[in-house]
Amino acid sequence: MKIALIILTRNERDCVEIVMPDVPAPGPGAGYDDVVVIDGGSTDGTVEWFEENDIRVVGQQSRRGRGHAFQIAFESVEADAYLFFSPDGNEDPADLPKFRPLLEAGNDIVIASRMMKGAHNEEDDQLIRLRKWANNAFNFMANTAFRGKHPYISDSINGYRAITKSAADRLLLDAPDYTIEYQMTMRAFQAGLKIAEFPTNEGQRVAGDTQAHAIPTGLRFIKAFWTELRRDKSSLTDGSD
Ligand SMILES: Nc1nc2c(ncn2[C@@H]2O[C@H](COP(=O)(O)OP(=O)(O)OP(=O)(O)O)[C@@H](O)[C@H]2O)c(=O)[nH]1
Ligand SMILES: [Mg+2]
Repeated sequence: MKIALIILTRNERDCVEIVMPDVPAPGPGAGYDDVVVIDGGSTDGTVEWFEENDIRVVGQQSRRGRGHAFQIAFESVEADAYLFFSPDGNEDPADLPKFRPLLEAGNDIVIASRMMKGAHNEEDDQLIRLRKWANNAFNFMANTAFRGKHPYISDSINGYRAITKSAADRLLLDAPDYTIEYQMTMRAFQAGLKIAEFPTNEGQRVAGDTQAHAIPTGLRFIKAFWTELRRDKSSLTDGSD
């Protein structure tokens, strides 16, 4: 199975310099066979850093947003599965080799969970964990509305995940923004796909600023859930159930 590591960036130069030395070059043992950056219009030298290090960069041109970056990866990178990675310190590069065995075992989607037993969320050391609680609420909503017979998923939102090409083709993903992973999980439930999770340790962002501001992003999640509830389900289930 050919797995492509897809690195997602928008103005992450400082983080990239710190995180990328821990991301192995593609090859046996790395857990992926190719690496491509999808960049959402960086102006801080992120693109130049990758080019200097001989890593292919695909620019998003006019299709901005993290969700579009996923779709551009599916269109422009040839692979059997895509492993998405954000090089800002949140995602532990030590987990990169854990995706392949779970994909090769027949799972359509593999998620590094910040919420399951054995995992650590970036807010776990705080008393007030607003982002974690909101994520758990959105997660509960997705499971309750869509999971059917699928076992409960603990982290339907995390971006550190892999998906096979055939699953990506089937789900008709079109979210332009930070709701892309949530849409993917909700549609995978509806399509009866197999999702596996393993526990991860979420780190703190190592430099720079977030681009996902809590309130507008939360509102987008509510809208994404509502849109999914009202959608005609037959496109994912071939109308048979
Ligand atoms: N390609 C691409 N990447 C993006 C875009 N927007 C954000 N990203 C990247 O997606 C990753 C996750 O975004 P963050 O801003 O870290 O969001 P977050 O992890 O919820 O927030 P933090 O807690 O600050 O880390 C980062 O690597 C961003 O650079 C975009 O429009 N296109
Ligand atoms: Mg982040």
